[in-house]
Amino acid sequence: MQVKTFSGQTTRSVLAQIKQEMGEEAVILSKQEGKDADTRWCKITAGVERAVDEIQEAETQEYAAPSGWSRWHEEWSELKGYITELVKPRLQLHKLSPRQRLALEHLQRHDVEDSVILRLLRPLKSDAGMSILKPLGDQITFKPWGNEWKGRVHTFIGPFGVGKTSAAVRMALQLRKQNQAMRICFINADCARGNGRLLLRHYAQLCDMGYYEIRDSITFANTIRDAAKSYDRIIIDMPGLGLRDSFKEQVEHFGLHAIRENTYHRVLSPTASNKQLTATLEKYRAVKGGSIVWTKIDEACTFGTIINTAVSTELPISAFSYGSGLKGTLAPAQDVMLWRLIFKNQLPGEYTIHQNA
Ligand SMILES: Nc1nc2c(ncn2[C@@H]2O[C@H](COP(=O)(O)OP(=O)(O)OP(=O)(O)O)[C@@H](O)[C@H]2O)c(=O)[nH]1
Ligand SMILES: [Mg+2]
Repeated sequence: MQVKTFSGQTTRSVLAQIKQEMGEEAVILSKQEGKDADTRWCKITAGVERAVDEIQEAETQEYAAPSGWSRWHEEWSELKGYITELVKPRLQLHKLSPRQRLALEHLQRHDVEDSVILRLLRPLKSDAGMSILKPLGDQITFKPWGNEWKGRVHTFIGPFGVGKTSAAVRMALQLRKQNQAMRICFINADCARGNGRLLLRHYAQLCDMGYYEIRDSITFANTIRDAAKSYDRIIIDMPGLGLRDSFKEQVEHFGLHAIRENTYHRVLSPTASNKQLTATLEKYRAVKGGSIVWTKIDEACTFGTIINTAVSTELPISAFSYGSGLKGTLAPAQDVMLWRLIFKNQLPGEYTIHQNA
């Protein structure tokens, strides 16, 4: 639905504007009237079912998992566990070279799931000289954050406090670093609470980026239409999702389903357990595409969950965040960063990556 607020002195004149601009099908969503000094005013918000000018309206995007999904998912996970247990004695790890075996055992200590270990095992067995990085690289996709993320709208979602706002700001700064002329704005959907709001507004002002706040689907529809005219990238900072919150409700509340061109970045941290991450991803499972941004890797002691999640979701990793400051704490993701993290316990900021490394 395209939504717009019209104002004028009388209801009649405002209705005439609406009719002229939006046509007969327009519906009135809200109306306010008042008087300033001697002048009367009237504001009417109207909507019409039509694609938003530049950012097209979605056809039918379903943001809720199909009914019975979670029960099915639970049963399947259990079944997978049994199958893995049955297969384990037949793994024949002795057929691997000592180097390969050590690498696999290292991954197991990092909580890499047995189902993932099994996937790595087969190619390794076929070639004793093969490095573990080969099958790992085949299972995990990386799409480094930057200009090549061409979509105009990028939405950051994830649990409370995981680092969504900080990641959004740092990723915007990264874009600006790559392209000084890029026009970027933030849309803050989490303005009910203080801190993140101030941080976003502050950095938007400081870096000459646009800043909007939205509270509902009406403010969102108006904002996105405005922003699409003036900015090359629109970054939406969403509120976190608590245990009982539903993503579908959040999407409907802000009317996010009204735009098709929207790339979702799931912000996650390896400090959360495998189970916790699975539950979080489950909430967002109806969202297609996008990426995973891993934050707080400087606070984690095992990183197997990063591998498990990459394999189970098949989503690319776009960035790693490794510190609480805003400078030098976020890197567009490259495979070598994950390998160094897992096998050498090194954070991306602790070494220099040479070209073609
Ligand atoms: N150590 C560390 N701290 C981080 C990292 N990313 C963010 N933080 C810190 O984590 C805290 C929460 O970060 P925010 O960006 O506000 O997280 P959020 O997900 O937007 O939080 P809410 O909006 O409250 O849900 C802040 O103190 C950040 O400085 C990181 O990669 N490493
Ligand atoms: Mg925030």
